[in-house]
Amino acid sequence: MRIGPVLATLLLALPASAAAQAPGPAPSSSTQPAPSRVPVYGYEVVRTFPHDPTAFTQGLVIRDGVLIESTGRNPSSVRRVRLEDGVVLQKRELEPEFFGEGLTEKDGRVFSLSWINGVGFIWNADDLKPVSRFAYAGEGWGLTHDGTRLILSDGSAALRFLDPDTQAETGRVSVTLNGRPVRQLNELEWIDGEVWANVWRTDYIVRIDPASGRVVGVIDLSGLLPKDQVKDPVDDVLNGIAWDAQNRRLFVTGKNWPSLFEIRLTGPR
Ligand code: DDQ
Repeated sequence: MRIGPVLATLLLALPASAAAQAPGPAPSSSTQPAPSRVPVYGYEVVRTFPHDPTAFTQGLVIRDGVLIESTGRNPSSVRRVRLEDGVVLQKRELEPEFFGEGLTEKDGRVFSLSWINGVGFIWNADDLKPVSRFAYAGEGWGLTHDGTRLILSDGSAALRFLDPDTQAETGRVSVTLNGRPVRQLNELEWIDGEVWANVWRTDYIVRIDPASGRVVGVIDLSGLLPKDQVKDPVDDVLNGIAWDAQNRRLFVTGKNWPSLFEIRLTGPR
């Protein structure tokens, strides 16, 4: 089966804000790029775990078998969570002016963001003791790292690279799918040389080549949380990707979702 039509449907399905038409004059048919053959993956659920249904998940990683999660809304928090039963082992709340966003862990330090305050937080990964804070320009949405650089999304189609020691921006790349910018990249995860990003308010995760910004795959997670378990269909959306690199296990959840899923990709179709 050709991927082109499937992807075209997918692009139509993405909200206009997430898959906006590239600016500038419409290309003539002779200059139109060939239809993309970006593979579209499905999923199967390997295991379902309980998840705090009041956790408005904004960032998620797994480290030594324990989840580290950031939440938004009030009160926003960072927490260590036992995978097996979802029990919150430890929690630190942010001051009420901060709306918690993405989170990543690197060399025993947890970095987390706030949405519109331009303030980032560094925590000790073992006990979530606050270490320090840092500043960045614009909004904070998702956060991950590639072993060398922090990678931040901000609601636009950009991925920014930050020096983990100084948190200064060292570069950026624009994310495109079939030549069009993909905006509203939310929670991020570094997996096998790619950045995986939840596109906000969609059931899609895009797999991004960090060098070119090109989307090299789309994962369609429609139907993962049964509809009757979604309390607020507008805000309680898919968000949260954790990759257990050691055991090659992939976990996903959503904002206020009662479950966290270990999944395996299927396809591409
Ligand atoms: N973001 O995570 C996509 C960046 C922001 C999500 C915020 C959605 C909830 C809005 C509630 C606002 C209450 C102050």
